[in-house]
Amino acid sequence: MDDSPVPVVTVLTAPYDAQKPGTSGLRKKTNVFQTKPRYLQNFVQCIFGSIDLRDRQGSTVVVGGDGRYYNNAAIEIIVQMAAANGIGHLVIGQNGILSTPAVSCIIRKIKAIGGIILTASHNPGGPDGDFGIKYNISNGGPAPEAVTEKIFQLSKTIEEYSICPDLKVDLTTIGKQQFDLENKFKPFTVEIVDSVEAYTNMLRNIFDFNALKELLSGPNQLKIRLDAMHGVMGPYVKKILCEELGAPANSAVNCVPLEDFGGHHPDPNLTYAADLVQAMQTGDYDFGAAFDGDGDRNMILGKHGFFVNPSDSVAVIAANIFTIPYFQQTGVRGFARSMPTSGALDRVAKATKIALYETPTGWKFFGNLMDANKLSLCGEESFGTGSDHIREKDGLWAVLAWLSIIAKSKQSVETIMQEHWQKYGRNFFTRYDYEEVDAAAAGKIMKDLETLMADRAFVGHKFTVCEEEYIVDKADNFEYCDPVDGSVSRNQGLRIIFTDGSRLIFRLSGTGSAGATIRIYIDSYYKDACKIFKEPQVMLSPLIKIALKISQIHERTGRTSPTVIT
Ligand code: G16
Repeated sequence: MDDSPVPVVTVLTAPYDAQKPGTSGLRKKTNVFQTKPRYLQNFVQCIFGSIDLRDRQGSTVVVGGDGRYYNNAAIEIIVQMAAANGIGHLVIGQNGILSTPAVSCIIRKIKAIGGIILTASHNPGGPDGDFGIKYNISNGGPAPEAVTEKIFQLSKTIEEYSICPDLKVDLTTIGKQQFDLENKFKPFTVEIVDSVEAYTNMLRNIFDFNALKELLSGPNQLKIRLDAMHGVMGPYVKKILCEELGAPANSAVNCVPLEDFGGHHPDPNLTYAADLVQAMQTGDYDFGAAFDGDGDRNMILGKHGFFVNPSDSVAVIAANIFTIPYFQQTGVRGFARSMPTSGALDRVAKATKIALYETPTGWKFFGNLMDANKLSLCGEESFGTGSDHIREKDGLWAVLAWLSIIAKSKQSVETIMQEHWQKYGRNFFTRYDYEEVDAAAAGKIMKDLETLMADRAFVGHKFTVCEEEYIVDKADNFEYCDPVDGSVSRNQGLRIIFTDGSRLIFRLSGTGSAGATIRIYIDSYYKDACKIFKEPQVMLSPLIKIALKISQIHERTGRTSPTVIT
């Protein structure tokens, strides 16, 4: 106990005009946070300001990050500001480390008022990379639009913030530290917790650890390779997969969290997790997975690098959901996917007569459905999969879900996927990303497309490419009315639906930190046995041509190809 009261001071500041949280949190170049005076402090003050003072006083907030450059400097400022803003208790991961799913888990477990996560997710880190802050509310999920809008409005008029600049916290030692403050909010406690313990306990209660242990360390051991990409997941993978479930130590690679992720994008896709893809192609491993910087995203691969599309991944988990003990206990209330995610999950929902919800992009939209007991399992094309065990997508949960299916079926990843397509048909899916396009040019491309789609002759228009015909059935800008609270979210992506159910979607990303990223999503369903095993890029080639033609994206951006194809 420190017996000299810590001073609380008010610092004058001025607003920044672009502190609008994106799809999940505020993400900017690291040097914006580091060098723009009071940039971080302004945003943190607006987060605390968005919480009613009566709720804030004496409450508990969870804090942690993915270990990227500036993680702990930011945590020190957040601690000092939390104390000065009346928060009573902070729970922080040891050394400032907590994955996004772990923060969600702890918020729910200890009934905290919310959590602050220092991460720019899958974006690169380091002094020249990105930094970010996610704010999660008391249900453990990302702040919904009403809250992020409130934070943004506060950020436009902020004049001062409160801070205890002399308060120094030790992030390395597990245990409680207590501080007396020179104000009415006291005492203030900081509790440093093991980064993986609560999350590990939660997973033990969801999955059959004995069956998984048998799979990973028994006589017919499945050979796995998990790539933590030098993000936050290293300690979780080591503890859960290697120590608890007995996978050999060398099954887990890149497990030391690094401030710059070793100079790579900690983004689990075929482009940025190329090392894992190569290792899998050797045929030495039966199952592979990679995670993003903050551990909420996952990519699943089978032997020889067989790729499981994230839209298919959630559908396979849905079709095999009762292999997971948690769902045997809770039952299944509903499935959900984001609008651009392929319709693979819809096929399973239809066959099992389970409700299916289609939400805008952003995990925050699933939270309301889960809180209202309408949703059990959901997924997004952007490598996010999860359930109502927490209110975030959960990379390691997805891996254990797949391993549970493999343990039960005793089949390879590829066979599981192929049998799924044979039973339900296949939604071919691809996403083209054009990253760091000039923001004004990107806005104009979207605007012109919307104008084209609004033309009365557009619905009914026939596109003929490579002898395939596609007739426009519906064209709109996706709008979502939340079935729980009736809130409406507009402008969630331009959607062209053809008479055969195929879809083209154009959307601006909300997670970039420079310029704009245009995403084109393409989804087309086939049931015919002679078609379901073909290559997605071949099957989708006519629709890709239509998308490029109507958007003129190459001509208008000067690009000749997308930055990333999924
Ligand atoms: C966030 C959200 C996801 C969303 C993703 C991509 O994930 O939590 O729900 O799908 O961004 O968003 P966008 O297409 O706008 O870039 P993360 O892992 O980046 O926090």
